[in-house]
Amino acid sequence: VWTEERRAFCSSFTMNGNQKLDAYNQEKQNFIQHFSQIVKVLTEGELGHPETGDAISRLKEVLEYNALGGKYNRGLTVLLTARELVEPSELDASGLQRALTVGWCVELLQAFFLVSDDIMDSSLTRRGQICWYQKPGIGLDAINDALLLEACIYRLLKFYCREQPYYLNLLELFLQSSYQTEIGQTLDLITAPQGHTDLDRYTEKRYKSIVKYKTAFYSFYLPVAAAMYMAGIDGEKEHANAKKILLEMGEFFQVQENYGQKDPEKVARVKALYEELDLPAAFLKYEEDSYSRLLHLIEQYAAPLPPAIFLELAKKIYKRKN
Ligand code: DMA
Ligand code: MG
Ligand code: MG
Ligand code: MG
Repeated sequence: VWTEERRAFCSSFTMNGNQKLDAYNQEKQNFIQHFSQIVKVLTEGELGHPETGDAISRLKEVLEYNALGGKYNRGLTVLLTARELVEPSELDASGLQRALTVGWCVELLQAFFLVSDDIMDSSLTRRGQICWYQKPGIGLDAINDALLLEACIYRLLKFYCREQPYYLNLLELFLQSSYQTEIGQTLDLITAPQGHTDLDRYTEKRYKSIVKYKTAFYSFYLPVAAAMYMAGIDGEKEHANAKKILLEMGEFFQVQENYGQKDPEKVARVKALYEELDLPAAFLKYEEDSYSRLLHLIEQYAAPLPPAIFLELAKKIYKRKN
């Protein structure tokens, strides 16, 4: 996998470890700080409204409980990619606000899916806290809260981007990513219904389709594609090329699942599988094959985007030590 040529290809386009960490942490701080503005825009003028005020304070609570507490990788990817694609002199304060906002729209899309997914999966915890629908007094009202989270995406896009030439592209991108994810969730639900997992239907091929649709589109293609549109890159070919690379990355990301994570429940599940399948060897081989395919795709399809966009994302997920 790691020919000298490839090593050189990668390191010539990416920053060294410390530079990257500083820039990343700085960007993450900016991103998190922008959340209060998001909440303000979404509730302003309506908190205290005689008719809708109480609903808006519920919305504020829903946003704070469900949009915070993750790693923000998807939202940050919009910001980092926009910085790569737009000349610093052209990314003025309002352009930056829009990139931060579109990043938060990706996080809200994720929150919408997670609140719904936890109900469908009967899950108990999410991001280290009780699932929203499991909170006393919430229950299936969480379905409406999930729908509110989705509606917030389009309210924000309208508020911040209505006048931009890429507005329609962003709307279509968010709608299409939602549809792809919902198709993925459908495949997942019908392939492995709770309590009736039929292992004959759960083939490797089916698994890959589920992962591609329910995770890879919205987690990998959506944030990069959003930044591309914002930078004026709207060609079909450019998007098809980026999608090829990002869907490969998305598949790998999902295959990692429980592997290499420290949550005790995940550790126990992986240990049981280890014994059965000699998993470390099988996983290492899969990782190497996937990484090799990915580098090949980047070499072939990154242009005209800077390869760093993809290489930095790849570095975050391949050989993750945590
Ligand atoms: C979550 O999928 C799916 C979406 C679209 C957010 P999952 O149920 O396989 O994952 P988790 O273990 O995070 O609930
Ligand atoms: Mg789930
Ligand atoms: Mg699920
Ligand atoms: Mg997950």
